[in-house]
Amino acid sequence: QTWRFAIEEAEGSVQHEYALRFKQLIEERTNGEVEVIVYPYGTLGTSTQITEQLNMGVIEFAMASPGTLGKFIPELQVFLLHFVLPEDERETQRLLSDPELIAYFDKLYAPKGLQLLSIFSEGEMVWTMKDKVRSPEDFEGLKMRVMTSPLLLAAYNAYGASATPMPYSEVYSGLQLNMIDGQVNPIFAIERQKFHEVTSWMIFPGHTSFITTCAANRKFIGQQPKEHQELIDSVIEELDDYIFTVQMRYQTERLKRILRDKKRQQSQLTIIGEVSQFLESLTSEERIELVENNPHVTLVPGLSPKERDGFREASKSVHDVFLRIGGPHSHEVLQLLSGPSSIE
Ligand code: 6CS
Repeated sequence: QTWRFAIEEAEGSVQHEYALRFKQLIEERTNGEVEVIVYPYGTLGTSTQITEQLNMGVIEFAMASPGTLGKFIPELQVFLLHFVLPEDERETQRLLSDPELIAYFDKLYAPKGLQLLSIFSEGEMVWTMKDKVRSPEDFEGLKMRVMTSPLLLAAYNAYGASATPMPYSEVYSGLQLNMIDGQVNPIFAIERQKFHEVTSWMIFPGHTSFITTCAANRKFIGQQPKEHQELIDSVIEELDDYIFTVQMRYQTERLKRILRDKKRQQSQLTIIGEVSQFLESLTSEERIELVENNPHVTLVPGLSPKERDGFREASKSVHDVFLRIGGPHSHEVLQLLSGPSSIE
């Protein structure tokens, strides 16, 4: 048998590591009876097209991020709200891998012919901008690229930006040609897509993490023998811890590469953020090379609690937007994620 697994990211990404590990474990444990083919982003089309192929059974497994799938399962957009998820990545992982949460969302995947297998974070979301942004006022008039779910438009418009939906593959040229002024993604994605080459500010606002989901074609899973279903379940469970370790490692590894690139290319980068953990992860040689002896990189303090409150306040109106456009279960999912107080 051949199982096809499409991801929404290029090789060398968090989703790629996930799919490769899935492939390795499934092939090992079926003694080669099953072969898993991984399709990186670009080989089968856009994220929306991948989801359609999964629904039709053209592929058996795929990554489906709320930023895209939220158009079809509106409740999923709860993962796109700012200042709702825990700030601590470990806590976020604990929350997202809760079997009850997965079972709840799986009920929303079922009518779409999909089966939800896992939900996980790919790391803290970081803004890469052409100009400095420390307050919603700074966003005024800036074109901010977002994924295609309507909630993301509301989220950045609430800060005063002009949110611009655009497929992932067009973001680099969009920045290069000044069609957009900034974009938001985790560090590994910024490095992998080279967004840092075409922006000179990097801001860690601590507002949310990039969440994705791994899904399967529901009919395919239903037709599998019981031992395959159990195998898939156990491999997916194992992957929770695995991918957490990978994404945490990527945060520092890829930021190092970005600083190195900036030095080599002699182009400026100012980082606004609380990066002490990153600095602690450097050896003393790396610290000298990348920070002390790197005139192209400037580290400035992250947003103060007051500055963050400015964004937090502005983002509150988006909760109401979510309750309006987040589907019939929007109240329930917001409570599940953030507790009842958030919708009073
Ligand atoms: O920004 C995007 O569109 C993409 N970002 C990531 C980290 N993964 C897939 C997604 O399509």
